[in-house]
Amino acid sequence: MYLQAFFIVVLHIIPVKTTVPDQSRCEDKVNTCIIRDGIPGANGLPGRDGFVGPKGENGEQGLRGIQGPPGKAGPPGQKGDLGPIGEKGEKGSPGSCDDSELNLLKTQIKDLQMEMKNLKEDIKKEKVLRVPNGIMVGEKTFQTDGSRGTYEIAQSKCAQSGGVLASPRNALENSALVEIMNSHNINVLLGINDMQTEGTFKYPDGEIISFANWNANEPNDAGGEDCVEIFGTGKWNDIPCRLERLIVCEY
Ligand code: MFB
Ligand code: CA
Ligand code: CA
Repeated sequence: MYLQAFFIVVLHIIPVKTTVPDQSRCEDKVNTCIIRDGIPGANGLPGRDGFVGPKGENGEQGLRGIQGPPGKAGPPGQKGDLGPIGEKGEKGSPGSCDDSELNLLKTQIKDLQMEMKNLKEDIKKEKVLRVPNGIMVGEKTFQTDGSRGTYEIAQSKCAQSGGVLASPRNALENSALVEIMNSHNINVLLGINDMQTEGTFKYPDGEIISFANWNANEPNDAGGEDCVEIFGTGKWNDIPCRLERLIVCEY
């Protein structure tokens, strides 16, 4: 039955469809429609995406982006200049030391300041520099450990430390030895001697002396004196080489 109805509909449509096209309209006949051009149908569904096209030209520069997050900290900068001196601090509360200690400290500070002043004057004037256990005069340094000995012992002690017995070659070096002697209260034994030739005094290296500061009536070789000591006045006296005096080496 349905098939019959289908054929009836189809048979009716086909003959009408093949009639003259402008006759294609619905008539008041039952079950007969002439189809005119219909109204456009609704758009179909979007088609499938096409293939990826060729890369396009670079677009125009975009707008400036928003500020990004801060970058990581850079390396520390160079040390700055020394700042201005700060304001003077409040006076501290009185220390624990009592007045006598305070006075002693004040005296020591004054002594150190005087020493520093002398040192600066000497260095400026005569290149004299006080070093531990000794004095530097120009290129030469005189040093002592306070020990005493005969010429033979003294000469070998200085040689062990790479030096020789002190032999002043000018007034400046002579006064430096006097300063060392005054801090030990014993005359200094010099490296100068006339062992080889009586009356011809030489340095330890055999060179004849070029500077002398003999005391009055010296050298007198009294009973055979071939070595030399220096007095607190800075004057020289020849003495027997077996006598012990303060050992000062020069480097
Ligand atoms: C003399 C001196 C001698 C001795 C003796 C005690 O001088 O030349 O070397 O030191 O004093 C007066
Ligand atoms: Ca002599
Ligand atoms: Ca003498």
